[in-house]
Amino acid sequence: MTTVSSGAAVVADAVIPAPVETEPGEGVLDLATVTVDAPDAVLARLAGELLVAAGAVVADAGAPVVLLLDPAAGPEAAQSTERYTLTVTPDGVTVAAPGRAGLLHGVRTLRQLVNARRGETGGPVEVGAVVVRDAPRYPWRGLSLDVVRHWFGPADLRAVVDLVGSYKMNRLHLHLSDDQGWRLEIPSRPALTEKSSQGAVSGATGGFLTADEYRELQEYAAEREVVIVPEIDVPGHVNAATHAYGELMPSGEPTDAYDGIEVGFSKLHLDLPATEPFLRDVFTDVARMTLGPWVHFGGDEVLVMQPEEFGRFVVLCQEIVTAAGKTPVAWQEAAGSAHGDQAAVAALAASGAAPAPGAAEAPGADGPSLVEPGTVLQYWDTRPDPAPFVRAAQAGARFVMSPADRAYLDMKYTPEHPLGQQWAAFVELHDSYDWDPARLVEGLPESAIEGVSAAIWTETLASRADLFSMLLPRLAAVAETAWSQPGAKDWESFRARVAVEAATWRRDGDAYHPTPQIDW
Ligand code: TNX
Repeated sequence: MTTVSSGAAVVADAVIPAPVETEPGEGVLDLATVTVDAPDAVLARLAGELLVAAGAVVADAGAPVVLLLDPAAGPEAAQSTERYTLTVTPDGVTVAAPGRAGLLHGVRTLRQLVNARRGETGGPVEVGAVVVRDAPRYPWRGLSLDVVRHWFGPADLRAVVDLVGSYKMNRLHLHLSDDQGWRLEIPSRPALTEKSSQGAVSGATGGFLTADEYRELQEYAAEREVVIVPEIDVPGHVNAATHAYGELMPSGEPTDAYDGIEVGFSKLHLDLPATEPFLRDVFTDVARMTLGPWVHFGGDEVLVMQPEEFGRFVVLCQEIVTAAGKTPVAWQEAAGSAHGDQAAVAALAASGAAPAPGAAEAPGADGPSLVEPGTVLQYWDTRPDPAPFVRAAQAGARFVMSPADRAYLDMKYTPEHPLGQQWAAFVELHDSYDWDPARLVEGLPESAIEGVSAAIWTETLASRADLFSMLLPRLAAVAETAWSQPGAKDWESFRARVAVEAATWRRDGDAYHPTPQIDW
C-alpha cells in the first residue's frame, strides 16, 4: 500500500479492505450537506444513502459528490472492471470508474473515510483531501450463507447484502436446501416448500423465499453489485427433498422430517426413474429464476454413496445446469476428492450404509477429471490430498477458496465461545485474516483461483444477532484477504481499522464479537 500519512489524513486507518494506493492531499472537505450527481438514479440514491449513513444530509446545494464513468480510472495497469479512483479536494468529491461497481466501491471508501473522522461521538461530517486508486485482487469475493439450519428471511438477507457490499464483496451464495428444510419455491415442484419448508434445527420455525421474494432479493443485491448464487445441494443433504417426494426413495415412501445437525446420511438414487426428472425440473426452474450467471449444485459430504454413482451425479448436474444456461458451481468433492473425515465415513459405512468413497477409488482420483472447463469448485476441507484439485484445475475448473479453518465463520472464536462449532478449528480474528488464498493447495496455480468466500453455517445461529456476532469482525478480515494484494495487508493496520469501523456497527445496532485481539 503506497500510503503517505499526513496530519489529519486517516486513510490508512479507515478503509477496509486496504486499498491499492492512497495519496493524501491538502485541506478538508465539509460533507455535512452533499449533492450527488451520478450516471443513473439508482446509483444516486444508493450513494446518497451511504453518505446519509455516515452523517451527511443530501440536498440540492451541498458539496458536490460526482460519480462518473471513466475507463481510465483506477490504479495504473489494473484490469479489473471494478477498479475506481476516488478524488477528494476541499471543493468536492469525484468517483471515477469504468463501471457502476467501481463507482459504488468508491462511495463505500468515502463512507469509511467520513466515518473515521467522525468517530463515536458524531464529530464533524468531513473528509481530508485524498486520492485513492483501487482495484480488487480477485473477482469473486463472497459470503456463503446457510439459510436452512436456521431460517433467515428477506429483511435479514437484505441486511447481509448491505454488509457484504460495504466491504466490497460481490457474491452472496445462499445454501437453500438441506436435510432440515427447503427454502426456495420451485414452481414445477410445489411440494418441496409445501411439505418441507417449515422445519429447521431443533424444532425452530422455518420459512422459504417465494419466487417473487427471490426475484426482489436478487434485484436488491444487483443494485448493490452483489450477485446471488443459489445452491440446491445434491446428491446428499437431501432429506427435505425425500421428505416431500417419496418417489425419490427406493421404498417409494417419504422420509421423516429431520431437525438434527448430523451430516452425510441422506442421498438421492440415480437409478430411480424419478431422480433425473426431479433434478431437471429443480435446476431448470432455479436457473430460470436466477439473474446471475451461476447455479451451485452442492455435491458435499455424500458419505453413503458409491464413488461411481457420485461421479455420474456430478456429470449429470453439470450438464443440466449448463443446458439451463448457467455456470455450475460445486463443493470440492465434485473434483473427486475423498471426504477428509475418514472416521466419519467409516462410522456411517459401519452403520449399514453403502460403502463410502475413499481417496483411491474416488471418481476422477486418478483418471481424467469429471469437472468441465469453467465449473467453479468451492474448496472448504483442507484435509484431503490436493491431487484431484490440481487435475481439476488442469481441466479448466476455477476455484473459490473457503478453507474451513480460516473462512468458516460458524467456527467458534475460542473454546469458550457460546456460539458455533469447532470441528475445523477455533477461528479468532487473526486466523481469519492471516492467510493467502494462493498458498492453500499445493500445486494449484494462482491463475485457477477465482476468489474467496467466507461461509457461515447456522446449526447454532438462530437470530440476526447470532449471525452478525459471528460475521463481525471476521467478515472484514476475509473481505480484505479477497480484495487486497498480499503486500497491502498488515495486521496491525487492520486492527486499527476494525476499531474505527466498529463505530458504524454500534451506530447501526449490528451485533459483533468484541474479540480481545482489537483495542476497541
Ligand atoms: C460442513 S462445508 C458442511 C455443512 C455444515 C458445516 C458446519 C460443507 C460443504 N458442508 O453441511 O453445516 O460443515 O460447519
